[in-house]
Amino acid sequence: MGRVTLFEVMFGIVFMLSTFWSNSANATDTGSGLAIAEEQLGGESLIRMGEKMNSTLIKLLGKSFVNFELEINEKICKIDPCDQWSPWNECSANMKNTFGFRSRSRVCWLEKRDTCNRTGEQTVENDSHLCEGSCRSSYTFYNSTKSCFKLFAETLNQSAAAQVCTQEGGHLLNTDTEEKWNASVSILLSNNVVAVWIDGTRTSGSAKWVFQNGKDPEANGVMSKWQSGEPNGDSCRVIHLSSSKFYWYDSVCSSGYKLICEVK
Ligand SMILES: *[C@@H]1O[C@H](CO)[C@@H](O)[C@H](O)[C@H]1NC(C)=O
Ligand SMILES: *[C@@H]1O[C@H](CO)[C@@H](O)[C@H](O)[C@H]1NC(C)=O
Ligand SMILES: *[C@@H]1O[C@H](CO)[C@@H](O)[C@H](O)[C@H]1NC(C)=O
Ligand SMILES: *[C@@H]1O[C@H](CO)[C@@H](O)[C@H](O)[C@H]1NC(C)=O
Ligand SMILES: *[C@@H]1O[C@H](CO)[C@@H](O)[C@H](O)[C@H]1NC(C)=O
Ligand SMILES: *[C@@H]1O[C@H](CO)[C@@H](O)[C@H](O)[C@H]1NC(C)=O
Ligand SMILES: [Ca+2]
Repeated sequence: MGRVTLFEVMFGIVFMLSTFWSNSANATDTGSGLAIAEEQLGGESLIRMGEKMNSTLIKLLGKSFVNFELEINEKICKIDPCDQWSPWNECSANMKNTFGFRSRSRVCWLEKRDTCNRTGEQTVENDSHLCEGSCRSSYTFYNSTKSCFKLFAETLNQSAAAQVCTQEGGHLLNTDTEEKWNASVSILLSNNVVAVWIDGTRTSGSAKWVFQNGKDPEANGVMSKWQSGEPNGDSCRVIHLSSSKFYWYDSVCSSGYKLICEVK
């Protein structure tokens, strides 16, 4: 077949279809023409139509459509012989205003000969980029303190509570700024919790308070939150509700309280 213009091809199709439909309209079996017309007009259906109409041109067009479809599929497979990317994993940085990396991966098939088949030798491609940290999942970011907090609802003694936070890569919340005090109060209120361990221990009722992280709150300018009569000789610090207000108390370290961790 010599070169034909797009116009000739379109004209050919329209002409063939119109003769086909007018013929089949006159024929007793009018269903067959409509059956084809309703199908998606792919290469295979053109070939079938060409066979029905005994038309070499339509069969030829159908054949070239089929080849075109195969070629396009193969091209797409060659351009992208890979599965979808996995979702991005969590950013390696777990605080706001810090940066880390996050990555994703996908499986690609090396066999170029038949990449659409997606069998045979495969490789894992990795992709990563810089990301700004946010709190790790289940922690809440407090903009006022630029830190991430989590309330743990299990009841533990002070050393076990401190250990939970250490395992999280953080420490018991130290209320060493007014902002962190406020954040603690709002966590307790919103979770309907009356008492938690916070950072602060001492070896005896007369020893200096020691903090795992940060400063002594009062030395850092935080207004005293001690309940009147407290501290009264115990060695571990809690926040406790009393008459609908929260206060610092010292408590017996082996007692059981919930806890708030702060992640650096
Ligand atoms: C199809 O057309 C060819 C010539 O154009 C003819 O020889 C043949 O008998 C036709 N076949 C049918 C099934 O009509
Ligand atoms: C894919 O290729 C493999 C190996 O070449 C072959 O065994 C398998 O039948 C092919 N699968 C399909 C769906 O073509
Ligand atoms: C991508 O990462 C996976 C898992 O860490 C590793 O097995 C694979 O070799 C890496 N691929 C490349 C191309 O570096
Ligand atoms: C977060 O705090 C900074 C100041 O520390 C402030 O400029 C910013 O507007 C705050 N963002 C939100 C969303 O409150
Ligand atoms: C802490 O909360 C109190 C009471 O809601 C408020 O008056 C105070 O301004 C807050 N302080 C800071 C530093 O956010
Ligand atoms: C704290 O609890 C842990 C775990 O239940 C226990 O092993 C440990 O002895 C307790 N420590 C104190 C000081 O009560
Ligand atoms: Ca006390």
